[in-house]
Amino acid sequence: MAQAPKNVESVKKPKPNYLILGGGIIGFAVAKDLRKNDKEITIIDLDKTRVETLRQEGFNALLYDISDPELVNVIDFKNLICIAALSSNDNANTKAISNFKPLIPENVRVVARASDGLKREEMIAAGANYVFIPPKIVSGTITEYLDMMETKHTGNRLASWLDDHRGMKLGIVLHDNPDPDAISSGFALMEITKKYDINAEILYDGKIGHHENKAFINLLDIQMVKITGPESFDKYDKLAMIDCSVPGVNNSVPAGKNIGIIIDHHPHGETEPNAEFSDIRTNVGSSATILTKYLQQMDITVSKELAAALLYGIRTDTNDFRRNTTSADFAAASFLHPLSDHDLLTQVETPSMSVETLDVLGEAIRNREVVSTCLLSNVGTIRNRDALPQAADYLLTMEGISTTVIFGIMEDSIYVSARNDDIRVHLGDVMRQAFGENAGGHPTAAGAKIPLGVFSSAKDKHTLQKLVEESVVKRFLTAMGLENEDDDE
Ligand SMILES: [Mn+2]
Repeated sequence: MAQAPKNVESVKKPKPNYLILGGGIIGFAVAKDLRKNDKEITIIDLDKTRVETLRQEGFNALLYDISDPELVNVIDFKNLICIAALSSNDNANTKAISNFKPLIPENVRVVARASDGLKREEMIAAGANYVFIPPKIVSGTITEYLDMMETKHTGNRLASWLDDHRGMKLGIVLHDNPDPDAISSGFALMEITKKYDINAEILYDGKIGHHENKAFINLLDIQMVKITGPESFDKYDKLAMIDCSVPGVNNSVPAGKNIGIIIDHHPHGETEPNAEFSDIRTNVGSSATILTKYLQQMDITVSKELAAALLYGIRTDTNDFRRNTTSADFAAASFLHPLSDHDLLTQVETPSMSVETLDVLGEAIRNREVVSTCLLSNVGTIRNRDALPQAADYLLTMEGISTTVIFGIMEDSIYVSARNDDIRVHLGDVMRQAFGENAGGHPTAAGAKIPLGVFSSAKDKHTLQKLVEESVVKRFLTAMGLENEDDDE
């Protein structure tokens, strides 16, 4: 008999999909939105007039204090998807969450409204899955809007400057020894100017160092003109300065030259940059971020090469989003990512080996000597010692090999490069044991530079090579504790 009234009661219990605690401005707005999706909604509020109004609006509203512990018995959780504690009273929201959380099924989500970060923590501790702070959402939306307006404004200014200079010849000057950020930004500006029948060329001074940067320019097929002197600028009607802002400062533009455009993200020094159009945003991580915004705002089609170039520019200037990165850089990157040629990016990041490295590698493979899991190879005379570690790395991938030692002679020294992926061996220690103070390194990578002096008595090149080889191999294997094995055979 005791069961019967309970059952009768449970029939009457509302079975909402969404239970909204607090029917004020936010609760009411959320309920209205959810109703569009045909969801069953129950709203709880302690204000009588409010509850009546909600009922007139056609909602199922109950008159309760949301923090009332009895409330949990009034609701049937069977169809429940989410509980939203949306009242303006932080403590009531927290209490309500604590009351419901232990009783609702695990997969029911709890969303809550808090007035500050501290209250948010409390609600999360009480069991909320997601807590939002209304003023933060409002300010975020407004800032986003203002940001968009500002970009639009500057975008329009750039567009009108370019429009006023249709048909001209524009020199896009990058900073000296340009990096991927400067290059990709110049490339982007060149694309933008095409829309205005402007004939633009990218100019640079200094060197394109770093083989990744060379690969970058070659793979993307970016045409650039090397500046040979002040007269290099004469054939352009106007100059644009990219990733730099003051003539003569990290670029070879003659001081006092009239500048049409400046786009940069570096804070300038004493000299105030001066141009007809200037956009210097020191709050972003790269010039490529600024140019990406222009491309978006001016609705210019971004080729997969340009997207890849800009993405690479942003990534290198922000050190893969670890340095001076702002949300604008992330936003630009996420816009570029789906448009980019990723094969091309992979190729830029793993540049093909130089001919010299390939030669050294070939030599290392041919002359290899394997003792146990140790591979040693004498590559003879070399011109660039950077090839040694590359060969040592490469050969370490060979099956059954856990240590590689590659060595060669350059000028009056023997250079040794060693790699190891056997955790039991500390390669740096082994190398020091073998070659004394001439060696050093880490557990997995080590090197040595040994003066040839001791072998200078060798009468010819062949004998020298032989002596060096015997000495290096013997000393290394002894230090590894492998030499005896070899002798016994
Ligand atoms: Mn830069």
